[in-house]
Amino acid sequence: MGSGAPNRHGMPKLPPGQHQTKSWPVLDLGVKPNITPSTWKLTIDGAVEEPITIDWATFMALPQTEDVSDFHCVTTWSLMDSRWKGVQASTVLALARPLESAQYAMIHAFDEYTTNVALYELLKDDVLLVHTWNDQPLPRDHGGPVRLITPQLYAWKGAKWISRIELLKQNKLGFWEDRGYSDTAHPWRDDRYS
Ligand SMILES: Nc1nc2c(c(=O)[nH]1)N[C@H]1C(S)=C(S)[C@@H](COP(=O)(O)O)O[C@H]1N2
Ligand SMILES: [Mo]
Repeated sequence: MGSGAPNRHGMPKLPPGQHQTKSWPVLDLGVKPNITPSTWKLTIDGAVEEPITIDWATFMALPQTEDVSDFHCVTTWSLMDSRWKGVQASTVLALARPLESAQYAMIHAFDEYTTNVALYELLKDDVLLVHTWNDQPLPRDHGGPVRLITPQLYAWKGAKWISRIELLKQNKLGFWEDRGYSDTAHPWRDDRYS
């Protein structure tokens, strides 16, 4: 498929102002936490009926999804056609039974990074908590053992080393959102900064 052909959402494969990269750059706050499958845990709490913390075995026993999607960084590179394996964010959220009043989520990571994502975005089919990239365990540099990917939003919404999903009734701003990045972060609207 050429880069001009539409993606599965009917949008141009390459969003405005982006260019394709062959290798996958590493971008983060500089601290790469050393989390392994045996120490990794994920908490889902906040505006939920049943706050829950799951470990690696529980996570891997959830229904697994494979998907191919693109990754768009606000610094203008796009990594195309990654093969991901993981669990849909919606599956993980359902374990805690979000309240009807929950509308937003704050995603927390083991390096203290945070990013806020509207719940309706988090519930999209291709938003995954991934552990495998192109048939290899997700490298630590890229957020292994588990990170979030949000193909429909700029990549800063995809927290590496994800540790906690906090459901919120009212929106709050995450690390970059509080420093001038867009709250909504929609690549096809060139929606980079607030
Ligand atoms: N935990 C954590 N997740 C993070 C970040 C971070 O600093 N810490 N940086 C974000 C930003 S700004 C980008 S562009 C992507 C980069 O992911 P990559 O290093 O795998 O390319 O991760 C996002 N997720
Ligand atoms: Mo970024």
